[in-house]
Amino acid sequence: MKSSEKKRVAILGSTGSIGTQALDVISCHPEKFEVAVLTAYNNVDLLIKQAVTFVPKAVVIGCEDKYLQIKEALANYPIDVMAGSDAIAEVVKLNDIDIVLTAMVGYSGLLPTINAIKAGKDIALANKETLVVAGELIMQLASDNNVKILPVDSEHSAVFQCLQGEQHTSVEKIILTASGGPFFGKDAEYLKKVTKKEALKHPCWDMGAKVTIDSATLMNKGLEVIEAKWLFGVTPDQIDVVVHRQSIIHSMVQFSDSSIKAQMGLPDMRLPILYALGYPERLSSTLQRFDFTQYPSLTFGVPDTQNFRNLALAFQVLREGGNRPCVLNAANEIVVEAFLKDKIGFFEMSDIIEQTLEKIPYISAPDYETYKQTNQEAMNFSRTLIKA
Ligand code: MN3
Repeated sequence: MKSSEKKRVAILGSTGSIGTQALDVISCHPEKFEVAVLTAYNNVDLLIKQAVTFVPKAVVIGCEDKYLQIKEALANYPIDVMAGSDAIAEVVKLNDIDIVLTAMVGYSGLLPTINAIKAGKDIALANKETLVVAGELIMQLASDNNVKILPVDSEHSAVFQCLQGEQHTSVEKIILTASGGPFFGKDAEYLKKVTKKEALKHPCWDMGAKVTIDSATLMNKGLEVIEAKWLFGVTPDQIDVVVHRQSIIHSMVQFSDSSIKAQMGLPDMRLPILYALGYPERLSSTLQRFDFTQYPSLTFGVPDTQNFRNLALAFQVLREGGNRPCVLNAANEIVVEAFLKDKIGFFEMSDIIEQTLEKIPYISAPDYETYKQTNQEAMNFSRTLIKA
């Protein structure tokens, strides 16, 4: 692609929090980007609206029951309409795509991401579960196919920005910041009784339900630790997590000469999206500027891994390797869903993940089929631990 041409973007998960913000970013830079593909799982009304506005080459609705509705609504547009998860996994191979933004939730992001990499598309990675489940496989494929994996998660975008112009050998430590979520500082007595309603109120970021619950349990930070290991090629010991309630420093890198670089700004996901889509260019934006005088104190603290065991579990599975992070992720998807349906409490989420980790056999060096099987087994087992 020549620099004078527009980047053609496929957005997987276009109706979610990241997807809609990505379309906002793209609308602000019509000279730089065009929308090639939009996919959504269920929200057919919004997908139709987006398709009418951006007129992509193709749209895919994951839920096949909605096919006729969208097909009819877009009958007068030059847009290919498809349905089903197989179609989502296939559409990323289209010639008219330069970069794929993976913004769907959970394990479902894995196969489309693998296919996109194999087809030589750069990846703007917002689906952290992809690297959590299959980091080794994904990074190897990316290197074999000479594609870039550009982080969209704000912490990883921060690290990625700090690393520009630096040598990998001079990286001593990656310091991920954590907001601490809505239950920061709460004790076990309090946490026992929290409900999904309280968990869904995040202090700094406005996100989807899955990632918001993950933030409340610190699993989100755990998944990000695993994501960081694969993205930046460091060991678990080279990753620190520090609680930073204001979410102004998005993460840091410490170098071998003791220098630390931090990437800062008001919390707004449109910045990491813009950076990933625009990379290696830094495009201008009208996003609100940070004013230091409005924030006289930025605070830092140690995460509580006693009450928020998920973070400790994530470090544990990362050290163990193999299919262990995949088990952790699968069990987590099940418990978050159950918590959102008021079927289990806060601590039961970690309990069930731990029991699933004990149950599912360890497999080293898994391939795609092994991940698929592990994911299924771990989901099935953790479901049996949830009361009906
Ligand atoms: Mn994040």
